[in-house]
Amino acid sequence: MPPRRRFTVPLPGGGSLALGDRALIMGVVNVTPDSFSDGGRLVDPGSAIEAGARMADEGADLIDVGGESTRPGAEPVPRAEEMRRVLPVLATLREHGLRTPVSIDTRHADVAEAALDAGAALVNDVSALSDPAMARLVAERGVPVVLMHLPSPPRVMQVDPHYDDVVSAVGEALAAARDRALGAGIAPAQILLDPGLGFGKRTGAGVEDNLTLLSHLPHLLRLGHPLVVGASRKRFLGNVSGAASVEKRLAASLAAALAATWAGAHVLRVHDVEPTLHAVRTAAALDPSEWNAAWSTGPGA
Ligand code: HH2
Repeated sequence: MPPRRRFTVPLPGGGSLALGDRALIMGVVNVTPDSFSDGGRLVDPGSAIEAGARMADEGADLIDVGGESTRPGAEPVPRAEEMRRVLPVLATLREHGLRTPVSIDTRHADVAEAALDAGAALVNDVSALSDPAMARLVAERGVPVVLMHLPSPPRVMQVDPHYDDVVSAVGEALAAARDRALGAGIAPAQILLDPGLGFGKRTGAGVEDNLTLLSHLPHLLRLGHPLVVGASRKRFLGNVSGAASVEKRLAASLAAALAATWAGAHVLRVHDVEPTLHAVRTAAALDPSEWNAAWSTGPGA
């Protein structure tokens, strides 16, 4: 593969994430009764802990723990309930000596703060610092943060989304989020960006904003930050592949993971760690540098 742009993201406690050689795999642990992808499977802490530990054994580079579904139409979860779901999972993973860094998937600074105290090392904020206290917290703690593109709250985000040019719109919104983060004192090296596939993007009616974004990831890389991409099991993959049910979307998810890795993504947020890791390792071993020539010099060219 052509060299991916390299980044070193410092982690609290002296470690770091080396982003570059191949896309890192972030395994998803949703401690929720209603996530679209695994709704209810990991709601009891024991199953969530087991899933996190298994993903780490399978080779996940990061584990993303969340206690609030952000699927289309989802209602916000009270903070106390979000904490009740995630904190025991984080604490037990730490007690079990998990070495894989854990991110907390939350939009709320108080949940993020409690999660960092319980051992999380990164914040994954799908709302890109919508809670004003979040930017302060991340800056003070010196932890990395994922800023994702979310044009409106999950409850209404799929109500008639519209873009003249989705790549420019997402790029501009991510640049603005990055600038807000820098303004709050978050170090540039701690900021990762994410186009938010499936979040307020059009799918299914002949317009596939998610595929357009996947095809244009290099445009977003020009912002100068590592890119996180979460395509795994999402509805647009069902629409484009014909895999209507979530359970049937592994192959489409792997295809999207490969597209993202070849386009230069640094972190892939996925539900199926082992197969994705096998796929990206294979992709990383290939050298597609001749492909452009093959595409542009076919018969008749
Ligand atoms: N997608 C989901 C949740 N968090 N975070 C980032 N950075 N990027 C994503 O694409 C992303 C995310 C939605 O997926 P899932 O967690 O499986 O579902 P739910 O929100 O229903 O819990």
